[in-house]
Amino acid sequence: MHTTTATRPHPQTATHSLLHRRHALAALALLGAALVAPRLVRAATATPVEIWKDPSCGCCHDWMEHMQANGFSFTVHDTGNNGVRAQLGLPQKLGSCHTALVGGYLIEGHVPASDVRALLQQKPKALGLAVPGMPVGSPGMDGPVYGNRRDPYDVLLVAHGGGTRVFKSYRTQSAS
Ligand SMILES: [Cu+2]
Repeated sequence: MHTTTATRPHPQTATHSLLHRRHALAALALLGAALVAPRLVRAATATPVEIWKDPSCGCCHDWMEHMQANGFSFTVHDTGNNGVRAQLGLPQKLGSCHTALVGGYLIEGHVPASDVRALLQQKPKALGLAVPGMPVGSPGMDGPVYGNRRDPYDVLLVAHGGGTRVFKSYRTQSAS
């Protein structure tokens, strides 16, 4: 009697260990999902952007990195951007080092990703956004390389006729 029960594996213990193993697997799966999910989500929802720039443009590359960090992905045309800018109807005086297209809008120069997002959400009737020139302190023109200097600048909303109004102003030290 006693010997049979002793050699037989305790049914309750077996069930428990199986449950524990299941819990452990479920926990591992959850952990895995948590680790992988943000990257998948970002890749799945990245907003596609087309960009025209000079192949040697370093600050264009830095702006692209800023945009990529904020959920945009790029198709790159290393052809320069003067031709496409003229073709798309952006006045040359509003020009900068790169021209991009996203969601049917033109983005000229170092426009912050948050403003591109705001544009895509607000969907105004317009050609797009421009930061003329290359103001120091704008995304891709910022950081220790520039002594962390922040010059004031405006993000302009450009109408199809070429007229502009301020879309967002970065004119205070604390502007973000
Ligand atoms: Cu630039």
